[in-house]
Amino acid sequence: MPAPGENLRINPDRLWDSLMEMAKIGPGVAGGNNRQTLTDADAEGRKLFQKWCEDAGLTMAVDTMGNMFMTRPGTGPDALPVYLGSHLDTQPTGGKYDGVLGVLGGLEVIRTLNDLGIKTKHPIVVTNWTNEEGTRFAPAMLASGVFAGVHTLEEAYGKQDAEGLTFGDELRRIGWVGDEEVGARKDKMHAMFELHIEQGPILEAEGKDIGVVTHGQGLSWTQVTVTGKDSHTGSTPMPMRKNAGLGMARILNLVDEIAWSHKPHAVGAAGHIDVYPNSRNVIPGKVVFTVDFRSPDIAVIKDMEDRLKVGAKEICDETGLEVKFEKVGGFDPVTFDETCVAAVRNAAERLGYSHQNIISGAGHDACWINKVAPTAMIMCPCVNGLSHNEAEEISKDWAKAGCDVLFHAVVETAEIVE
Ligand code: HGY
Ligand code: MN
Ligand code: MN
Repeated sequence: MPAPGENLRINPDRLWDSLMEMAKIGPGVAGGNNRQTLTDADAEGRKLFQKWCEDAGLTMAVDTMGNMFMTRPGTGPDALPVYLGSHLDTQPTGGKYDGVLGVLGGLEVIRTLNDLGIKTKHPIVVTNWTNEEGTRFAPAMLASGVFAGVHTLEEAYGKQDAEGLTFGDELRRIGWVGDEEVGARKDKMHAMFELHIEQGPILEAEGKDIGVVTHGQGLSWTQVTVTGKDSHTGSTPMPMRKNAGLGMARILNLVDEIAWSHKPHAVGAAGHIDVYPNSRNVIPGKVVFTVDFRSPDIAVIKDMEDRLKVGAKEICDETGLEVKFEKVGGFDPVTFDETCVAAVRNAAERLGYSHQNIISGAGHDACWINKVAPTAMIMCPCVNGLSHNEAEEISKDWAKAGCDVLFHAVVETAEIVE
């Protein structure tokens, strides 16, 4: 005898069509997306998402960080909402599914509930969190972080992009400053579920449809500024050079050694590098780069941060350079809510999808929301584990599996009443 709703499934073609439609907004140059936060493309994607949600009978609220909350009412007068969603902003060379699958997967849950005429006791709220990527305005997960009380609104509004534009001005420019105080609803959440692609190779390699995310590894972003002296690459004798580029190269080698020293889980690299003056015949007088360390173990993250500072200082002392450090982002490893994680695992089990526990290698809005509400994540595989690359790809079957599990975990938590 199937459990209530056991054979209820989402509409994978409708989900896939929505993903492909959204992917047309802010196209990249190689088949992916460049829909960076608070750009006109982001605004266009928000409008499309708002239209689809309102067509599905949802009502929109927007907070002062531009977070979008699309609500389907429940029958319980005092029942707190069940949240689901993720982010619509992308990397500059992003894929079509990172974040977007979680937002449009949430919309697909609503559309399926509407098709089936199902009512739930708890309201259901599909969310688009502003600036999850943190590329244009560091740090990552900025708006969910303000929502959870980790950053202040003022700090966030003052963040600047590479052109010196501020987050606050850009949010106003695209017309998405909402009138709801950010975080006003954070104490009134029953649960939150985020569907996301794995962005790593484990699930595909293990042949699993679903990742039951029990934990999220911690993240540390240290911005390093190495200062030397601009000078001619031809006429400056080697002993007289203060080459900030050389200092950076040796420090990045040290970053790699430090991460390897904590194998198999720790990782380290620098994805953001600015060289000044970046001219072919000038020795770089200044280099600014961000070291991204991650590990499931907070002690390992601390060790990597400490060894970076000591080792980089030694390298710069040896090469006549100055070095400065600034912590520009980070969060501790996360343990998700056991009840919500069990709802995800039971849903995968009931639906017959292969699954395994997994630790999230990437950061997600769920990592901050977990501070204020019971939270869990559902992951689906991605091809070759590739993400933050325009060639990011998933199969429709994987999208279906992830969204079916999201549907069941959310509906079980929101309690079907008829
Ligand atoms: O950096 C991260 O882990 C996320 O993809 N923004
Ligand atoms: Mn993401
Ligand atoms: Mn991402």
